[in-house]
Amino acid sequence: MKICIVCYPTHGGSGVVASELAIGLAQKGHELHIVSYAPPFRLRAFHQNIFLHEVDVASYPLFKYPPYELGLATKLVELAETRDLDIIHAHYAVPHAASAYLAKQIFNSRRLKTVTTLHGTDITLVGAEPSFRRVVKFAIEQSDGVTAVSHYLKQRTIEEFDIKREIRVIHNFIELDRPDRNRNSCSRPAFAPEGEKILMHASNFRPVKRIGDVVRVYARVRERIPAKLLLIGDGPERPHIQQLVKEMGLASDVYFLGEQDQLEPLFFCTDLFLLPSEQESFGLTALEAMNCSVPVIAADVGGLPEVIVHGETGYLLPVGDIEGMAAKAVELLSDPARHSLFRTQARRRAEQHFDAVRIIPQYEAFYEELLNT
Ligand code: GMT
Repeated sequence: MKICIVCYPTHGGSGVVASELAIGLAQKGHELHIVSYAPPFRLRAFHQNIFLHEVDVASYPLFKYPPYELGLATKLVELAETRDLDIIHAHYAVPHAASAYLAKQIFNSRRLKTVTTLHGTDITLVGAEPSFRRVVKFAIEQSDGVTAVSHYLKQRTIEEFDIKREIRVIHNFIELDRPDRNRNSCSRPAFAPEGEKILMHASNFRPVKRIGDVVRVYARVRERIPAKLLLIGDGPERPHIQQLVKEMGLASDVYFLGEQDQLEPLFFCTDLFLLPSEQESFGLTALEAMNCSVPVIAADVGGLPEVIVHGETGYLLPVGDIEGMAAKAVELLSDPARHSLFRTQARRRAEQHFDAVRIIPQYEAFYEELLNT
């Protein structure tokens, strides 16, 4: 098949899933065209069968807001014409699904099918904004196929937008070999010279991630167990969090490591991953941690219970339950036998439920179904 994937190029999970899907499909011999406003970071290296296309947005003094959606739709029409596309697959509905719809109308071929994958905030935050809502609902209804990354997100979409059409759940996935390529590439003593425990959080540093909770949970753990905290990523919350860390007197024990293209090396230094988000449709970083045998303490929200098994691969606690999360962290980190069991079970869950080798064919089968209708 000739498949065009539209995605964001940034370090967020939707771009990672779109890029890994492209790599997996390209390895199976499909021709992949990636459309974004910059090369997605996971696709910067050469991959056979993957072609990158950047959207051009003309600037003009009249434009306060350059019309990205139109540049994107134009790029999609050009690709449909010149590359004889079968599928345009939009990852993250806003605005990609609307541009895909427009491109399909302009190209006007019954063979070309559009697919939208809903990732989370495109439904729960951004897409639900009154200024976008009607277009997002329309674009979801008009896509030839729609997938959601969790059962939670499917249900939330149906309720939020009163959607009657089919939404297929295809969970996010992970390449099981990734850890092998990065084993032993992080030196624990560099972060924890006295053999302290290492906690980690990685995100886009937006308010929805509740990084203040990460710091407060860590501070309580550190009162009981010598521990360090690694904070990975960047975003609008970073200055506040740096200030909070200073005010709490934690600056010498908390490492801000910025955006990292690969999390696996750091997971090999990590004993426990924290994800106390307000909302999380899936929690790809939790799965990435589990794939490297790192248990996760997270908020009991959204799609996280579909990924983390409470009491087996980590713990799920109510949003904002800092004391509860800290207590579970201390319990787990002070019991080597249980910690080791959780490590094994976390990796096993990734292997058994989220293996790319089993999930990528679900997208392939979905495309084929659409092309045969
Ligand atoms: O968190 C975001 O707002 C960004 C978004 C993204 O583009 O990465 O994350 C969403 O998509 C990920 C990939 O499917 C999911 O793992 C995240 O849970 C989801 N984020 C939220 O629902 C908050």
